[in-house]
Amino acid sequence: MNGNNFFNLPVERCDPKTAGYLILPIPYEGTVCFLSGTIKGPEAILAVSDQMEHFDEELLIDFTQHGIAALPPIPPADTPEEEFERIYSTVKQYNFFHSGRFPIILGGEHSVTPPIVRAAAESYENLSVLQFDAHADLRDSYTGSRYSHASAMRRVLDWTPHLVQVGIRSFSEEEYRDCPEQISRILTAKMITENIHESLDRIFCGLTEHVYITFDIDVFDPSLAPGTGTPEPGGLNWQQITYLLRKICTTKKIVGADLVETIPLGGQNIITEFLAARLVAKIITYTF
Ligand SMILES: [Mn+2]
Repeated sequence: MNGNNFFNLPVERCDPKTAGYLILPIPYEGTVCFLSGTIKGPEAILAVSDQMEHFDEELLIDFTQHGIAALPPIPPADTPEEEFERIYSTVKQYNFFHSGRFPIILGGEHSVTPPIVRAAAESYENLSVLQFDAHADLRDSYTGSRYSHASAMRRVLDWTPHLVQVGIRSFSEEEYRDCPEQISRILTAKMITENIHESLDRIFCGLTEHVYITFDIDVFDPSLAPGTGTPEPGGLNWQQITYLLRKICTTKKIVGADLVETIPLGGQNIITEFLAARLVAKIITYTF
């Protein structure tokens, strides 16, 4: 990554003062409990973006036309509570949800999402959150922290009751017991594979007009995105996810998005970060 230059753009297309899309890297892995390395996710995604076409093969547009600028990364804080405050105040300072520009946040672990949702919910009355993930992340706390990555969606529920969870295939008995209503609104990876059209209808039923999207890269099958902390079998594929994303982005008002939990595996295995960068390109294309 060289400065603000994502997708290897000419200088006039990556100026943070004028770009229509702002990329905020948040390299944070303070509460990680298994495989580490998501702190290196944002830089790895930006690095491989150089290799991508600027022309979208599906909608036949140059998705970089409105400009895409990467902002300086937020340096990691010492505690999860400080990290929450740091992300929240940075997002407020950039005025992300009033600037007329589209923010895309790159994690980092999933605990980066709740402070962003808090800022978005303060700007949009009746905001809903659409989560693509293998895990429900509904524990009230995990390993002693209420700000753990495993509690990310429980903390999101502190700021909005409208949460739709897609691609889920792992949750605990505690989550099932404590959040039965929310669990009943989950669209599992199996449901989507069996009937994607019916699943899409159910997703729309749970969303309000303004939607914030959070992507955990582990929503994809681990064969497609092996670089992640907890690779759950039975995930969704590229065609399913881009189909859902396109339908949702062209029907709802998407106010911003994040993409978390990418771990670069190193060496020549760049599959996961390449997929992540392509997903960023698709988010931009579909919200153009
Ligand atoms: Mn997950």
